[in-house]
Amino acid sequence: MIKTYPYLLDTLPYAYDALEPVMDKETVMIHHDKHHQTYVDNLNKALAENEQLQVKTLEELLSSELPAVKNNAGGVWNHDFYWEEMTTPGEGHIGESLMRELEKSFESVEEFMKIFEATALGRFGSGWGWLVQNKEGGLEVLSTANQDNPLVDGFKPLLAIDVWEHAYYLKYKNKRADYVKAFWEIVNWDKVEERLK
Ligand code: MN3
Repeated sequence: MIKTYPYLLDTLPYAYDALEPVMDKETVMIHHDKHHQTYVDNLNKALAENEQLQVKTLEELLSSELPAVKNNAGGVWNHDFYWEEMTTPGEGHIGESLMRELEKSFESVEEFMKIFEATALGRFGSGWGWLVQNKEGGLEVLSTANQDNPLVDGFKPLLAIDVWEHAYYLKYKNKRADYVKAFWEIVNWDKVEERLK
């Protein structure tokens, strides 16, 4: 979906408590209604007096040279992407074609998950862990700092995990590893596969 200025916060595709008990209702409310909303508001503020940037798409703004634009555009895009790829615990199953692609690039789904978890854990400070498709069609795992987005480097994002503390601190406290492991239970794999196509 192409988004342009002025940006609006999308409503969640499920109820605030739909991801319980993996992701608690309070975390989802604060994360969506406060943090995500703030990226939307700050992006609009940063664009309010810049007519040339108002006509750009959200994707184009991800590589802006203005930090306030780039960071807040990333905040909007990344969170849209994150909310969209989650579902009620236990609802998600990896379909056959995605499974084949994961096995092709990582040997096995287990190996992919191990690498993804280690990468999300290894991101120092705030940022994101990603499953992406490279230009050759292979799948890769990488992480980005802050609200940076792999699209800027030519990758196609397929799955993202927010590892900013605001994404997990209320429930998991300092235990990022527990959050990352639990995250698998709420991934909507159909959505991931749809992104791959
Ligand atoms: Mn966040």
